[in-house]
Amino acid sequence: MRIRVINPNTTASMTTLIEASARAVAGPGVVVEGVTPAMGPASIESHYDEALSVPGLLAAIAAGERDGADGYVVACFGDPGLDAAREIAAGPVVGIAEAAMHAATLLGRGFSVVTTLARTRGRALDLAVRYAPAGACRGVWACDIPVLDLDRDPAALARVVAVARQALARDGSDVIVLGCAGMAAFCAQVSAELGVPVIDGVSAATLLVQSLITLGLRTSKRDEYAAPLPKTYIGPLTEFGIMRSC
Ligand code: 2AL
Repeated sequence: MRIRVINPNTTASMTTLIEASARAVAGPGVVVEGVTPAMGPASIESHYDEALSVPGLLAAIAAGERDGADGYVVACFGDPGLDAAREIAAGPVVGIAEAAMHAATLLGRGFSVVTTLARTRGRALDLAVRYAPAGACRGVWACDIPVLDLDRDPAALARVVAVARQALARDGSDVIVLGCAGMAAFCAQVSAELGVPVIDGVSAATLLVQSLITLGLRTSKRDEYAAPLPKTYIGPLTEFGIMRSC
């Protein structure tokens, strides 16, 4: 079984960390391949970044289809391009916010998300409406650390722990969701400090994709997630008119 874990931002060192988190949980015989897209923003922390990460992500999914990948993780907490990715993938595609929030609802009554910059809170709140029953997401808190500083700021882990502790107290929640793929390596330490389940979406999504593939389940092509209709794309997007693969 081959699972492609796509980091929708173009920072290869972050892909390496994401791949390590996915490999650490994947079962025996599962090949985890981290992918950095060939185009897009260095990090994703605005709606603009997120929109412009999608072409590179979709090109990576199309390449995965050509290479015979069995399933995909979209490893950015905004779940950019997730529905479009499903339209061109045969196997399952799972976003890390999707996996983490669903897992959180199985482990407690209410969860809080700790994200990077305050401006990313809105996207996380929108996704919580989609993925969690009303009231299950009790708050989204920003640690005010930019994505690419998470692994180079020595104070980042302590800051995430402090914000998560405050979130638990203020929200009355009992589960923490880490709101960035760049926080994956913090998961065990944050959980040990706080004594509650802490969910890294990279690990959760990897195991969810693995489970779906093991169950023989693939993306439904009956209706909404069928291949997009053939049409012409022009300009820098010309190749996207012909990249549909299923
Ligand atoms: C993210 C993420 O997971 N990757 C990225 O570039 N930005 N999320 C976030 N909340 O900033």
